Amino acid sequence: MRGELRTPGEPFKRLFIALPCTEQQCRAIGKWRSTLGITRGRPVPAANFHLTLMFLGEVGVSRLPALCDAMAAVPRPEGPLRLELDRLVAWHRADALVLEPTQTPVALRQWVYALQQALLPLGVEDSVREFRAHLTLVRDYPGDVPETPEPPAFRLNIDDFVLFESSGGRYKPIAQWPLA
Ligand code: 3AM
Repeated sequence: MRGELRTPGEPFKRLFIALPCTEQQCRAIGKWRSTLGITRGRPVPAANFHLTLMFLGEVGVSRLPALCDAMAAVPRPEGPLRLELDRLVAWHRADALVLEPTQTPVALRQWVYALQQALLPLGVEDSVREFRAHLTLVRDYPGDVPETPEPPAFRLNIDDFVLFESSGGRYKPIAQWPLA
């Protein structure tokens, strides 16, 4: 049976699960983005760059321990996860300009699927979406892909994953787990 993520009146947090970027990676990607001369849309602050695995939405604080237990119980891929963000893509339906890897590691896809399955009984709606690895550079981006003076080639070695709270445009880590 499906659980409820939140009971009416209960305090809640708006949560998502993501792969974090290091400060150095954020700086490098932000610097590269500034070479694109983008004048439209809302740039994501470089300090907020991340790769969302699942958006959980509003979760009642009483559900947090069960949620963290369920996430932690899913076998994780062995770290570091290697990803190369090498494609700049405009997502027209989501109005977002994103960086994507041409190759998403199979271990990452399988793990996200397992996380989705594990969180479905808790009432996580995003569990039914197909995962597409990406890092959002600009939101509300209306156009096509801009010219890239330098093609993107950001190699990420990811050692852990994070449960983030999204609040007032800021992302706060709530819990963090190392990859296996
Ligand atoms: O990493 P990205 O930018 O793709 O778009 C939001 C962001 O994903 C997404 O959750 C991440 C952290 O904010 N998000 C926000 N609201 C959402 C919603 N209602 C959502 N994803 C799905 N449904």
